[in-house]
Amino acid sequence: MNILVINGPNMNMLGIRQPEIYGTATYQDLLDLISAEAARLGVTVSFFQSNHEGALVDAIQQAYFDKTDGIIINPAAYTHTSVALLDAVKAAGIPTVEVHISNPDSREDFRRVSYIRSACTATIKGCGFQGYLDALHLLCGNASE
Ligand code: CA2
Repeated sequence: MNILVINGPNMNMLGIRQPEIYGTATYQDLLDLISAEAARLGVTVSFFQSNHEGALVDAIQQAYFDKTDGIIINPAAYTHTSVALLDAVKAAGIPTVEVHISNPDSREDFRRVSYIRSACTATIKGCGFQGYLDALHLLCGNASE
């Protein structure tokens, strides 16, 4: 099984600013955590991060051509604005789990909207980095682990 983890704009800045919202761990810490869990599960995992909407669309389309089994995506700010990412997930037809480190519903009103949510099999929010591991388990069919 192969899973692609996609992170949107500013996710590479984790641990640098706003630790009260996103914690002190870095983007590299996140990749290391997911990689360790993927190895434990025997899953191949790859990562993509971009600050550019079109590059994120390209990555989702490439996942289709690569026959990727599942996508974990934190579209970051594009969650709240991007019909293009919604359409890309619909077009790819790959089981996709939306993850947010914080709970956007308990923040500013504009963060309550998620365009991509309707194309995703699940949304996990407010669980910190653990949300990515929960998403991995969901896609692997062992959500209880
Ligand atoms: O809680 C999440 O995972 C978010 O997707 C993170 C996004 C935010 O726009 C979403 O509403 C919720 C922000 C990405 C990271 O932004 C940073 C800002 C300052 C310092 C470090 C990261």
